[in-house]
Amino acid sequence: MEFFGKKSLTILLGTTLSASLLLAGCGSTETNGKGSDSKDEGKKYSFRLADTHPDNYPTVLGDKKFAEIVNEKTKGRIKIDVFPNAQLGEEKAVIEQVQLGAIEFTRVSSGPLGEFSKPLGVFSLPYIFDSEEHEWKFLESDKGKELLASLESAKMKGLAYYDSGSRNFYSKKPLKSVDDLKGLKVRVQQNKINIDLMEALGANPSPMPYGEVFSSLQTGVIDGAENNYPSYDSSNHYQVAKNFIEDGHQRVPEVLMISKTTWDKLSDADKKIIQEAALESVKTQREEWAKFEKESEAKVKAAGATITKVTDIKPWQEKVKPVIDKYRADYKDVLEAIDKAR
Ligand code: BDP
Repeated sequence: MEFFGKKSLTILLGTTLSASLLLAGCGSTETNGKGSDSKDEGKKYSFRLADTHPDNYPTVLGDKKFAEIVNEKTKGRIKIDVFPNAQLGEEKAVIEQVQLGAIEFTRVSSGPLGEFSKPLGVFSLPYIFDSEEHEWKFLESDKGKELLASLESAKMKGLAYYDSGSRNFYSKKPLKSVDDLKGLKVRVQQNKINIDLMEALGANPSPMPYGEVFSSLQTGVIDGAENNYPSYDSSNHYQVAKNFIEDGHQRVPEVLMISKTTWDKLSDADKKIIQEAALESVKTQREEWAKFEKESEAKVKAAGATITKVTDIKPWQEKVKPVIDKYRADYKDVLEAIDKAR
């Protein structure tokens, strides 16, 4: 397989030919000795990890750190190739592939994941976290871990959370207060809570894959979208939707995960290595995140984006109250745990 450059491999993977079959041929079925699976040496694997973001983005740097640790700890026996830039597809499609075991690993937002595993939907509820500290205190709590574990019933195994800061609205039209969202067509992540959220804010929700947002803004199919500073920057959305309002309506963590099908095939020792490597990579991801977030904010400002800071969040919280009320019963335990982590 080595004779395929990364570029040609990507092209190959873009065809209908199943990449897993290809990769199985080059590694994942390999055993040592006479087909025996000696515990010392273990099996050789070649896996893929999909991410929607570009190469230097903090999540991709986290993915790569994870792959590097696994590679080191297995002395090259388990190889994980990171495919950034949505090369393997948009998040919803990738999640489906991971459920099937056709793509082994991915890093996705818990936004779309909420449609596959309901407990994760809680992160799309507005203004439930006060700060990054509050969010991480919850993510690292037993309840936070339980939410990751809930992915197993959807044929996936959550390995770690990554940071994603807070999400804010931006539009081609001026955004100075919550009332300015009225009547705007706003792209949201593909998750039904987001539809309720936008309706409560008086806007028209338009769920679509991340990769379609730039051209939809450019052609006027939508008026605005919402995201954190790093995504607003790296997706170039700031070039076409210059009005950004820092309301911080959601903190939607990223999730690094493996297909349950792949996980179940691994030896206990390999499972341990993979789980530990994922948790170890969080440090790198969070450091890169903190840096990138500041740089992105400075970059979009210098490029002429108009940033409005919300000084009084109460009118926003008032408007979205019906959304919380609608989902309160579904997420009772977890909302209580989030309150406790405050
Ligand atoms: C970004 C997440 C990315 C999502 C994207 C979105 O990092 O995984 O795909 O938002 O809005 O913040 O879809």
